[in-house]
Amino acid sequence: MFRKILIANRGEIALRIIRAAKELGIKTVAVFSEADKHSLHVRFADEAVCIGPNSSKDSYLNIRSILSAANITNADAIHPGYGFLAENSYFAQICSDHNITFIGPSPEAIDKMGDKAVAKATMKAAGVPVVPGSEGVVKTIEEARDVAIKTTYPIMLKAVAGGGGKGMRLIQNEDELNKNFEVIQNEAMSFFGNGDLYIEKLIGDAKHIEIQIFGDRFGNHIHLNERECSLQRRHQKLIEETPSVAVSQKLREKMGKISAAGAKAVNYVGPGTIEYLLDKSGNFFFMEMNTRIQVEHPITEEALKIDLVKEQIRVLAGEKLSLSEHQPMFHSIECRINAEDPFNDFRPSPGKIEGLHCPGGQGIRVDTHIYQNYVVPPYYDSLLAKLITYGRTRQDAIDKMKLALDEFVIEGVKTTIPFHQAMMNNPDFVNGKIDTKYLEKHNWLEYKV
Ligand code: MV4
Repeated sequence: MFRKILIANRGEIALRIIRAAKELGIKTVAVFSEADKHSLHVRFADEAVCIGPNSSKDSYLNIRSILSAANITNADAIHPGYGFLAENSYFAQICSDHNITFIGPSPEAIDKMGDKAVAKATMKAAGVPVVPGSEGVVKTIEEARDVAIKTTYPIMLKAVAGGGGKGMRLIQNEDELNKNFEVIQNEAMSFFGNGDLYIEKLIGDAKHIEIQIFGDRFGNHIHLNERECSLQRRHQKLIEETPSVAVSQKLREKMGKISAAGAKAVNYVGPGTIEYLLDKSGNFFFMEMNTRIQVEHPITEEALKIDLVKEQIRVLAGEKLSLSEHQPMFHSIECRINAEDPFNDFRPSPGKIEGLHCPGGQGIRVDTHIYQNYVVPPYYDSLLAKLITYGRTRQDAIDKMKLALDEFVIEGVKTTIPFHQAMMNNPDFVNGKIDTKYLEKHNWLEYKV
């Protein structure tokens, strides 16, 4: 087992990882930017090292600083959390070059899934259904026109270096393709340093369903059911839940089996997520694979009563997978509480937490790094807390969420709590009638409480 883990992250996920390490008897090292010197991850870790000024680029993304911190503290592993360096294959490689275990998959697996065209081809070869479209990259406008006609409009033009909603465009007809192909190539080139594009048929009115997978170093690959993540705004997830009302036990087993095979195809080690679009007829199509622990991992933990982060650490230390596949025991929902003003186009609202009361009781979990008088810095993402509830049924989890939201008091900054209260009161949400375009088409204020 590791002796000491450096956590190359901040906020709630840094605390989450420190807790898992403590339970396993492993020492922890926090790293922090100047803006984060009063953060809880700094206080709760055994040691803490300042790695640079406020800007992420100079601190949480500063590979030299982080490796120096690992070196001087004698850390034998680095946990990247999510975001920042979590899906940076160069960082994963550099860690291994310095005899430090990167708590994540191999650099090769990260690279394969980072190039969206390679990821798609790899998954297709493993038997995962993919969206019809081009076979790999489309280099010229002539080729694009041919593929688009065969695929049939409307199509999506996607950058191989994109992902998470970045670098993709809807194209309705050949005229739009002619006008935009080179523009989008150039945009992708300047944005990602790679102008390669591929074509997919548009899958409309779809749900975003992802499957949690887990692998170990002994060739075992399992799935841990789905998460429904359709409620998003500008590609930022707001509410997630498991199981999904749109997934039958039969479909769950099918998607799960296929996803575990996809994970095996890249010798995936640790927790990962395969994202799909699920259309109205129950067809599902591979979108992307996330090679990290995700923000929404707690709903899987609460539905199955497992600990994904402890398992991740054990498996990356070379132990065999101890989890097994089983149906959800509970229904679990997560609301992301952000420091944003939902009445003002979700504008960021950093500042001092003047007052705080967190909800509690049976069926309620709060993952947060905030405390009374904590100052939310403006430099990083706006996640303040993840409010997770669980219960025997979906309705139980919703009822519990309503109570927990009412009890949650955060003063001093604007939060997304009123948005979540409205959603829990919205018949479309309660009846599971949410697709990825829901918030573009509906005004959430209609069901404000
Ligand atoms: C699509 C799509 C429709 N058809 N691909 C958005 C994020 C990235 N993972 C891929 N995305 C999409 N790809 C085809 N062929 C619609 C989306 C999409 C979306 C997907 C999941 C959740 C929210 C979304 C919001 C807008 C578009």
